[in-house]
Amino acid sequence: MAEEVKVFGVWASPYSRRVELALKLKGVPYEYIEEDLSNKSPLLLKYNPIHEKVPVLLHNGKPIVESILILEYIDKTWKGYPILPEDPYERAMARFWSKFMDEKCMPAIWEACWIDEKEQEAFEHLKTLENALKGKFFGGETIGLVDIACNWLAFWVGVIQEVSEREVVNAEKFPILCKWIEEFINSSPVKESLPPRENLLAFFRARREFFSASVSASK
Ligand SMILES: N[C@@H](CCC(=O)N[C@@H](CS)C(=O)NCC(=O)O)C(=O)O
Repeated sequence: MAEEVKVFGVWASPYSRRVELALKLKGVPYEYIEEDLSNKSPLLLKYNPIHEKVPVLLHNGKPIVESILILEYIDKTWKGYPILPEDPYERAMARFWSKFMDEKCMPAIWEACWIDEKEQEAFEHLKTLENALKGKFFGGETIGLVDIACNWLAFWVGVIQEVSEREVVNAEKFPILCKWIEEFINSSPVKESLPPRENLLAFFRARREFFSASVSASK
């Protein structure tokens, strides 16, 4: 019997793009269902009743939520391309850096893209991350969990910076990280799993005032 693999996502979401990228790396066919977050579908609310967020991976009727946990599930379920390292210490470190991206880097970089106050904090987190990059990718010679978790930094940040007219990440401040960004976004299947740049630019342009005001208000 054919497997049921569905991804509930949003085209501009780095989190749902992570899941799509992992499925593409594994060569797993899936059905993609675009959600409207202003009018969430009954299925999204049923499958992710606690957070009510995308992405949701539905595998043979079982929902899995939270992008990093979904990546780990995908890695365990489908063999072939390894996303997490086998070695227990390396696995723990990969989990550590992806958590660092979500919990420390993303909030600080996002805020630094709109206001000055967070720039130093974002700089320090980015330097720490840059120092953790030892090979071509965080995963070594191939794309792994941390690279996938850093997709927002690789692609979305450049678009946000263009809209907010601030430069938190550039090659002068972060030469190694920027080299990684080039390698990552130009590799296959990453290229095919990113949203169209023009559409993303229009998305952030349309919300520029809102994002800028909401970040300032939270300070
Ligand atoms: N920690 C979650 C974050 C997912 C998330 O924030 N998704 C956003 C879209 S980018 C969402 O669904 N937001 C809907 C809402 O907050 O109501 C993950 O890694 O999957």
